Amino acid sequence: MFFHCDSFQFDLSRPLVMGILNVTPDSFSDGGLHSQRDAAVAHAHQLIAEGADIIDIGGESTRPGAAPVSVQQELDRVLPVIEKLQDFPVSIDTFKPEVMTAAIATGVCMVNDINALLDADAMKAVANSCVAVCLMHKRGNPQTMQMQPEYQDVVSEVCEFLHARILAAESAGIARSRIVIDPGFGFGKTLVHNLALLRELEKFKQLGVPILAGLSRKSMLGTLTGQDAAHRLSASVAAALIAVQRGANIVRVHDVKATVDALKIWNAINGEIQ
Ligand code: 7PM
Repeated sequence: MFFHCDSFQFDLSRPLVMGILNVTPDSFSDGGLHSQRDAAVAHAHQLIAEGADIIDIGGESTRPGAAPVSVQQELDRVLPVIEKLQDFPVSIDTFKPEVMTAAIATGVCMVNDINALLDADAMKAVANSCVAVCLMHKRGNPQTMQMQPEYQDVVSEVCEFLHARILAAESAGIARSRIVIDPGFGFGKTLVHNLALLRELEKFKQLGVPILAGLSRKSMLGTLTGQDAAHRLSASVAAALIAVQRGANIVRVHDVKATVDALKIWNAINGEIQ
């Protein structure tokens, strides 16, 4: 299976690692826009050296309860970093159509939209380009999504939603080979829901497009281990490997080096080394 991201083409015979690059004032300690930008670019280069296949750049925190950021602020944060990563596959993590359009013009090869292109302008921004898109499921918004989420059957409901979004994207002119889906771990789901989605991740294979899984440092791992976000490396690597074993083609992670090492073992038993 091949996955088309603008001028990049990924062979999905092995899992890909997407490194998370948050360009928000809280991610790189010291003030000033310039030093923040330089620190973000340096961090991106580190993730690339560690073996990331794609870098996912985000300028707005999707943390529950986080303050919203204006289009201009988000552009000021992400565009200078995208400019510096020209020859590497970069994804833009945004739900704002204006940010998608500007990021595509600046050279990203993928849009990571936690709203699954439900906004008509977001759909147009991607359809008018050759970039790939990640369609993610979420319930509610970051302010409300952790209040009592309820599902009859979380796996079927998320699967049906993503199926509908694939069809909508295809009708808008986005080829299937440019689409990946993501069950959206932690976005309006309880621990029980998240575990069911991970346990049954293979069911999403029937949708016929690659699967992306984002479990890195998430609170479900904190609940299971009792560790705060800074101490969830082992749990994150375990979760990424389980996701890959159950069909994930791309894992979105903070800790690229540890994940790449874990996946080397997976790749070896899957025929990469005879
Ligand atoms: C606070 C809470 C900060 C949650 C950050 C987060 C995903 C994503 C995020 C995901 C895709 C995080 C999340 N998670 N995009 N963006 N899939 N496609 O842990 O699971 O990074 S934000």
